[in-house]
Amino acid sequence: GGGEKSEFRCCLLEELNRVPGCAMHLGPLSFSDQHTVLVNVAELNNVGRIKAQGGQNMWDGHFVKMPYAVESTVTKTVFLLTEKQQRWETIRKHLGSLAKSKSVTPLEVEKAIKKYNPKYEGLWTFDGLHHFFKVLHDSEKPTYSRTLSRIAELALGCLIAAKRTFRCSDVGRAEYCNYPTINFQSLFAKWSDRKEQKFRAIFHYFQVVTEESTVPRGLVTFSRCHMSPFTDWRSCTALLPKLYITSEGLIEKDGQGMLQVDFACNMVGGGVLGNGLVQEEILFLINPELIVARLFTEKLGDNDCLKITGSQQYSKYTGYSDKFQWTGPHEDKTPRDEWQRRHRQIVAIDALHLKYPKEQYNVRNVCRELNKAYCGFKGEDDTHPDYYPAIATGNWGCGAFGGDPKLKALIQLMAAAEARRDVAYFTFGDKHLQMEILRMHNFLKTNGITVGRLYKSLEGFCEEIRIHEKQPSDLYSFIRSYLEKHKSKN
Ligand code: AR6
Repeated sequence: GGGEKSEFRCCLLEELNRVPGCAMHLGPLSFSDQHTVLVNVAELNNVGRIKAQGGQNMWDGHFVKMPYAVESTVTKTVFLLTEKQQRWETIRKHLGSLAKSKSVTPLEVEKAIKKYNPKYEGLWTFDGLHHFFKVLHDSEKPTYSRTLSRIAELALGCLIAAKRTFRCSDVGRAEYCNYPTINFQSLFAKWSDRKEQKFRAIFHYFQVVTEESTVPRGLVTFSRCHMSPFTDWRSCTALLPKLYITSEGLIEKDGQGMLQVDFACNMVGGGVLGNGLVQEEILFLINPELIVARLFTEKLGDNDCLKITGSQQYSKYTGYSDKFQWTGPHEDKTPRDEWQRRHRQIVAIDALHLKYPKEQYNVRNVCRELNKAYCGFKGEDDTHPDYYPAIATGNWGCGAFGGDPKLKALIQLMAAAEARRDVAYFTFGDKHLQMEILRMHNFLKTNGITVGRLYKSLEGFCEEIRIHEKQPSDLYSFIRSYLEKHKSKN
């Protein structure tokens, strides 16, 4: 209630660091074995021009196999004789004719794709795409048909320009089984009402990038970060960071310029090319440049995260999940940094997908989440923490993945403390949760509780659950009384 509000304080949103305000000078863009750059670095650094970088074909499990490689072939049966053809020739022929036609139907798309994927002729369906064109208003159809043609043209152009191989990490047993699918087949297949909105967002992206006057000119970087060794949370002396908490607003909207958390799947993007439509999928739909991460981001391990800098927001939306609606173009005015990237930082961290809520109150799982969040929040070693943007987050792992937001909020605050970053927390409409977290944060701050002590109280809670096989009491009441009881012992 209103009375309570004045009792507990959180900082102002304006007090938190954001880019470009807190951005450090980057220095010229360069490549190394740790950093693949797909544009010509000299051109960018000297004249600010973005030009594709040449490269060589690689055809093994360490690289994404590109369709123009000589090794890439399609097998065709002609009059009972099978013959091998260069896949690239087939692609060029069929995409080329779509590109020339200027207006393309979904059926033509289906036919073309099946021509260069003959293996899947009888397996892939395009019902979703066909149905989408049926629900479109007659007046919209010409634009969408033209976009299909432009997509074909762009695909050809990009593949030619990207004559450079994408490196992936070691492959496991079956090739690429450890990667998310990048094939849009799953989107084109089965129809559902959600798909109409997904197609609208994706088609809009392609409309923008194939239009001379709106084509984006900039870069996006993707960094996979691995963290080791583990931090010893028991002896961590960091104090909790500043917290701004609200039940209103959204991470991507109100956390602009902060490090924005993507509530990810270990296969980044989750169900964006399927039927999924919660936080991560929505983020990928309004910033479709994120989708390409699926091409080269192997399944995230427990100590990995993916940081994406520079993506652009193309679409506006309202609603969530089944109520999600694409509501039109978003004109992104976010300034660019020295590497021509939009000042937008996103970090994909995947929480544990819990089968039973009880599993999360287990020391090993608490540690897993702490380390995962810490891996995502940790800044560059050579940057002073004063220059780290704050973290914009919320109920990470607490929707589709079934976590307890009260526990996850503390875990994120602890990881943020160790990473020396402040936090903006969006409770997504939940006023009660906002007050609970705020009260807890105030209690911990007023009593000067370190991350280590808080960690021990979580251990205590987990131990109670282990012994009694049920929750002893509310997590926050338990922590308060535990910390009161163990006041003298650090
Ligand atoms: N801003 C702030 N809070 C939000 C926003 C937003 N834009 N969107 C949602 N929330 P969920 P998870 C809140 O279920 O549990 C995907 O398929 C809202 O309270 O997306 O980590 C991924 O690919 C919501 O209930 O994240 C993974 O497979 C809560 O955040 C899986 O879901 C959690 O959002 C991850 O599930």
